[in-house]
Amino acid sequence: MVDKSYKSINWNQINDEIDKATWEKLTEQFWLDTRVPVSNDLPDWRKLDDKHKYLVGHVFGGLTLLDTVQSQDGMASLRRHVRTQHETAVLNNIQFMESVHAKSYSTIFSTLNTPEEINEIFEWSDSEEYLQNKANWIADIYKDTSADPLKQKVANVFLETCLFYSGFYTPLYYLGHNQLANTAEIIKLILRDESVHGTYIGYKFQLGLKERSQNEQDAVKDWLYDFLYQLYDNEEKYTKLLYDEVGWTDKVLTFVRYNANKALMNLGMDPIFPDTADDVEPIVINGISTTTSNHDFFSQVGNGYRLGQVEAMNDDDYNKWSNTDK
Ligand code: MN3
Ligand code: MN3
Repeated sequence: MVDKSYKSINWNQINDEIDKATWEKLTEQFWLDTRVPVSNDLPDWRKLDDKHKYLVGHVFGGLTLLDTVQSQDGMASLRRHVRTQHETAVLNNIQFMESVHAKSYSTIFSTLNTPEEINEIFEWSDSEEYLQNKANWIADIYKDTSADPLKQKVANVFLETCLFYSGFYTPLYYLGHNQLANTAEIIKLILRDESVHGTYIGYKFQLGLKERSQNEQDAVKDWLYDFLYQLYDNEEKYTKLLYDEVGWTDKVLTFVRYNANKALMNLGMDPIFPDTADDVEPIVINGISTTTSNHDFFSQVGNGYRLGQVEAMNDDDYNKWSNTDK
């Protein structure tokens, strides 16, 4: 007998059913950017004026940076503090999909933008102050090996369920107007993933929080609300920068606050903003209800591609999970 043994992952012995259910859901809804025919959007793209083309390009530049953070540092940070070996496997799946997300924007750029435009977008996203703020504030928590693992989960859920949405607004808006439909389908596939990611990591956060003393729980809560206000304050500036030119800033910020509340719900926390789904631009809220989306567009893609019959998490799933007593 060795005095130290490396433990094999055993999928026939599941400690937490949520790990297995999440693995199955994520693998069923696997997709690749290269299967979506973005070039079919070129006729719509050519009709946009320069202001709106600039918006679309830079929105995707921002999203590329955030998905880069997730794929390079986010999951690596969460993997340091797992409760089960199956959680590690789920996080491995998520990490790969974050790389697919980050790459998918490049697929969009390479179809819609010139090489000069693409260079300008990347220079912008690697230097823009408010975008860099959010990426670095989140990544600093991920990279700090002495940080409270609960704070790393909070940072993850705030990024995934809130900070992406100032960017997602644009493709969802065009989807609602029957423009850039294939680009928007990529975003819907990403949203469907994020919906599962945010719920799962929020659930793991809640399990960890329950094990802390009341004082420690209060300290984590105080910290997370402060951090959310800091992020939202920065998000206002980022949103103005992108959207003032086209006049959408107020509507985008309503959408951001609505999603900030969703992020808090994923963490089992009370919402802080008054905004509800009824306040969000109806065209955009329709686009986000991925539960009702059909995937007819895959028929454009050819025979080889079969998408599993899966739906995004909805509020009922969320309630079911958060009531699961482990
Ligand atoms: Mn992502
Ligand atoms: Mn994600």
